Formats: sequence, C-alpha cells, structure tokens
Amino acid sequence: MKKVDHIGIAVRSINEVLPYYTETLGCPLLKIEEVESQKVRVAFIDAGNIKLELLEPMDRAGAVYKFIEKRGEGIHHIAFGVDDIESRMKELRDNGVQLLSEHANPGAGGALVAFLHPKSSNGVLYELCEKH
Ligand code: CMX
Repeated sequence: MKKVDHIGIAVRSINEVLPYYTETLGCPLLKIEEVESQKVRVAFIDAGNIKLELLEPMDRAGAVYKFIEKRGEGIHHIAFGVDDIESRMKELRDNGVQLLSEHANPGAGGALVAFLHPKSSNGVLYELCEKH
C-alpha cells in the first residue's frame, strides 16, 4: 500500500463534534454527505496530509451504529488509497486475507471501496479506496 487516504472515526453526532475539529483543532471541514449504501452520514475534515472521516450512523441498520453500541465512539477504520481496487482485492484474497465483499462498492465521494475483515488484520478494520 502506498498511502493512507483517510482515517474513519465513529461519532454519535457530526453536528456535536464538528466544532471540536474545526475550531478547537483548527482543521477545515471539506464536505458532508450521506452514503446510503453504508447507512452513514460522513464529514470529511482536512487534517493536512490526511483526511479524517467522521462517521455518523443514519439508522440502526449499519455497521457504524453497531460499532458505537458495542465499543463507543472512536477510531473505526484506516483507509488505503489504491489505483486498481479489484486487482488489489484479488492479490489480498490470494494471500489469504478475508475481504468483506466479493467486489468493490460505491462509497463516500464517489469512490469505490472494499473492507478487509479485522480478524484478518490483527484487529484493525482496513478499507481500500479507489478514487477517479
Ligand atoms: N475495527 C476493529 N474491529 C472491529 C470493528 C472495527 N471497526 N468492527 C467490528 N470489529 C470486531 C468486533 O470487535 C468483533 O470482534 P470479537 O469477535 O473479537 O468481539 C468482530 O469484529 C465482529 O464484530 P461484530 O460487532 O460482531 O460486528 P459484525 O461482525 O456484525 O461486523 C464488520 C463487523 C467489520 C464485519 C462490519 O462492521 C463490516 O462489514 N464493516 C465494513 C463496512 C463498514 O464498516 N462500513 C462503515 C464505513 C463506511 C464508510 O467509510 O463510508
């Protein structure tokens, strides 16, 4: 992997935590959008060399809602930027890594995304993220 694109942080409410990031830490808000397929509302924060993705559950059906219920707010995943996501997925699968989907799916910002099971990655949920 060449670079980390962003770090996902699970929060109960983007509106409540946003002043901490934009005012206390002084990191600009880039955009807010809803990712229906993942049942999350996301806010991208510019942290200089990396983005932070604040993830707020849209309802009780998604992975982020379950994560917060079980573990509370905090770091949810680390996303690697990749050029050709399907071939990276195949390489990882060939090396015994368990992926959470057969193919990449649409994610925030129009990117294609796929996740590696934390059980395959020593307790860390990694995302692959291909932007156009
Ligand atoms: N980081 C590390 N470990 C995690 C985790 C996370 N974010 N989420 C779950 N786990 C661990 C749990 O602690 C649990 O471990 P134990 O068995 O040791 O207790 C194990 O994984 C299974 O977790 P679970 O709570 O039973 O949850 P599920 O199996 O239902 O789902 C996962 C876990 C990772 C498969 C699911 O969250 C998933 O499919 N994630 C990918 C999609 C996603 O996270 N989307 C939201 C982000 C969207 C975006 O970035 O736009």
